Amino acid sequence: MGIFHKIREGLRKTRDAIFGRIDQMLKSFTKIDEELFEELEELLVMGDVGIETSEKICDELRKRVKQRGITDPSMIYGLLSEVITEMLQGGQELHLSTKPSVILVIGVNGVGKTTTIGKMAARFVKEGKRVTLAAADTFRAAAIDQLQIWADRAGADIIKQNEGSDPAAVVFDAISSAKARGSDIVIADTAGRLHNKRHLMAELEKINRIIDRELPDADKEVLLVLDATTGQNAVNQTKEFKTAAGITGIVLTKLDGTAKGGVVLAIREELDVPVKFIGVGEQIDDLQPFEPEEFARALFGADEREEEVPTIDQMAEKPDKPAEEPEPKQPSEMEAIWAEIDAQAAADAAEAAQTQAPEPTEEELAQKKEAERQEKEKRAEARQHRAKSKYNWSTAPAAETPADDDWFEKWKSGSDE
Ligand SMILES: Nc1nc2c(ncn2[C@@H]2O[C@H](COP(=O)(O)OP(=O)(O)O)[C@@H](O)[C@H]2O)c(=O)[nH]1
Ligand SMILES: [Mg+2]
Repeated sequence: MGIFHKIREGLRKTRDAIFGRIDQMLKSFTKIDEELFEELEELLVMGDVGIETSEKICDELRKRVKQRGITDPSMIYGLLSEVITEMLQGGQELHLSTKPSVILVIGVNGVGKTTTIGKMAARFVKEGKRVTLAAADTFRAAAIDQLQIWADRAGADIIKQNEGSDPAAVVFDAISSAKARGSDIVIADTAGRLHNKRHLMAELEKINRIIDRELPDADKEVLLVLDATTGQNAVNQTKEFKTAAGITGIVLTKLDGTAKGGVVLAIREELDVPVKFIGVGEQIDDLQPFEPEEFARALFGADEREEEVPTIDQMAEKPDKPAEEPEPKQPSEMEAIWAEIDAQAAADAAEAAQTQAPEPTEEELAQKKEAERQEKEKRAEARQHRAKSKYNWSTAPAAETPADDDWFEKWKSGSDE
């Protein structure tokens, strides 16, 4: 499977749920008006783009529509793709030119840190680099074993100690070993869950200090791994780690399993941290460097559309066609679209229930209920916010999206376990 095809497949759920809907919605309009922007913003918020970022996108669209004198609603899709591509650009390069250089991988439990390290190692080894993995998640023995399996698969060296040993000492060993063997890159795995948040942040700080002391001039990437399926909660996690660990980039995993891929925009825009890799599956080659243009192309289904999304130059050349043959003006189609989204979700759920024979566990049911609750809340929030803000974008409050994971909340306040 080609790389682009993989990314496109990985983003299918997000594309279908959000950008496909946007396309459809735009087609129902015969002129560009405030109602169109309202509905667009609502769809973006629904797609986990975040309220602040959705507003910003719509503002930018209004500006460009005005500047270029665009009157045809079908042009908005291309404009949207342009704005989003620009938003995603910049900072996605990895800085790993020294020998050795270091990648410290952090993030909460279960987001895909170890898997990502395995995939990254395989990628670097394939490029002819020598890679040393540091098993600095010493919290559980299984974590060390899991990294060992990935090291074997990827053809990387691994430095490990016993469960419970000092993670900073493991990193120290790995750096010494990398220097001795002439490794190009040291990649350190870390624990995602300790006794409390304070412990975890202190541990990451200590590891950072060891790296800076042992390799003061080395290039260092601190990559925060985020699970895209957690949507806005990923934004909250970034805030937490950003202050504590000086992250240089994001790895956004599990995009293949979610329609919440729009969160990539919220992270980029609201937190100003570049996404450097995306995970689109569990296989060894399912980690891809983040390419903003490719990502946007996949998101907008550029290669699947009958017509190419026109480029800006093409748009400038093509005079807007006068609306001589307007389609019968329809009332807002949002209700119909919502109903369709609901119906589709119900159909998906029914299909999933049929194909995954066993009864859902209590936990799964609870998760499903929670997801439904969040979805409702998000919708209500978007509508409420819009009604309140009266399009006074400059004074509109940034809404706090409640975290969708009790455990994370508890973990944040340091009260778990
Ligand atoms: N579908 C999918 N699953 C992933 C991806 N990345 C990681 N996973 C899965 O997420 C689970 C947790 O991963 P792990 O690396 O152990 O997380 P860690 O606790 O952060 O180290 C595993 O079952 C992985 O296979 C991805 O991009 N797509
Ligand atoms: Mg792990």
